[in-house]
Amino acid sequence: MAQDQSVVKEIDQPGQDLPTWDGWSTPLTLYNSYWLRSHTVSKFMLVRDRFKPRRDDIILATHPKSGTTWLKSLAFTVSTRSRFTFDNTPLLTSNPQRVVPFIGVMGGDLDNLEALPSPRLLSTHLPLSLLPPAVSTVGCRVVYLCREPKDAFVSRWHFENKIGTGAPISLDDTFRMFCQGISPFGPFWDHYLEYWKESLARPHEVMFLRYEEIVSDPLMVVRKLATFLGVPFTEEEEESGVAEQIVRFCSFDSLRNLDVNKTGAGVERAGGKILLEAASLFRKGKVGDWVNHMSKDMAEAMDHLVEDKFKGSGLEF
Ligand code: PAP
Repeated sequence: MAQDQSVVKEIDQPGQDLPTWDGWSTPLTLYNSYWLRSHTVSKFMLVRDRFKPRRDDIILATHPKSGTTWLKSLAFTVSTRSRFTFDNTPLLTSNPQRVVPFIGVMGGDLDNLEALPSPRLLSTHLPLSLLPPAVSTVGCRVVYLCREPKDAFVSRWHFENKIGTGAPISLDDTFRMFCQGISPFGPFWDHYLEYWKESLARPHEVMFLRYEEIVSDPLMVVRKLATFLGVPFTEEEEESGVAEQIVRFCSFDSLRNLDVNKTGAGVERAGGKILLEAASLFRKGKVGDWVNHMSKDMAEAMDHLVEDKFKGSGLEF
């Protein structure tokens, strides 16, 4: 059974007591209204104060399980196409999650990021409010990707059971936690809404994308992405089908079948607690898989929650 709020306990952090929650594969800690994996909190605390955004940074911000791996592959391939071909791209030897560093964690430690040449292609699962305000004020370009919440939830549930070393976590317990907003980088609705509002406030600098949009028209998204990243496809490239080749190279089947993604380690999580196999980032890659896992009642409850949370925002699923 998932714990109820009464079991949430307090832990000591420098200068403050933060609530924690034990129901996922690793404990979560509530920091600035978001639930983060406890072993990452100290690193993420530094991001707001010490990460120095540059005006020409491009930040791929995603809610987990929304297609981060896919977006990283697409954005990396589009933005480095003058340097790499499909035969020598680093995506052949590194998992896409490693090719674009996460701000503050997993190879994206702040000193390492500071040493990277501009323009930097970076990524994060953090909500906008946990990034430095300078991201907005200096005008960094942000590509935000989210996903229909029922599919994001089902993907999260599978993933959590892949990476966990303890007893399996039931779909019912995961559902309750997810709908209470107690999930890694949750509440998901606040995460989506922060970036949604930012995209309305800075439409030329913040591109708001949904997983379903990429699935339904990847070519259109790749072209939009190239223009947004400041490297639109030339007429010559269009004629020779470069955009189509990028879509094909970054497709689920193509990436999943690369040796590096079949057998390699995806991402080592801090604290040595989770060693994520790259293959677990490629499960099904479909829209609407929730129907194979969630009951009608669950689906309706989540739809109501989503409707209620996004009411009046203009954001709909
Ligand atoms: P993260 O949250 O750990 O960063 P992320 O890549 O966002 O991972 O999510 C993984 C999901 O994206 C998986 O969805 P599923 O569980 O519903 O299958 C994964 O299959 C999907 N995915 C990964 N790469 C691709 C791709 N190239 N095309 C389409 N979907 C993909």
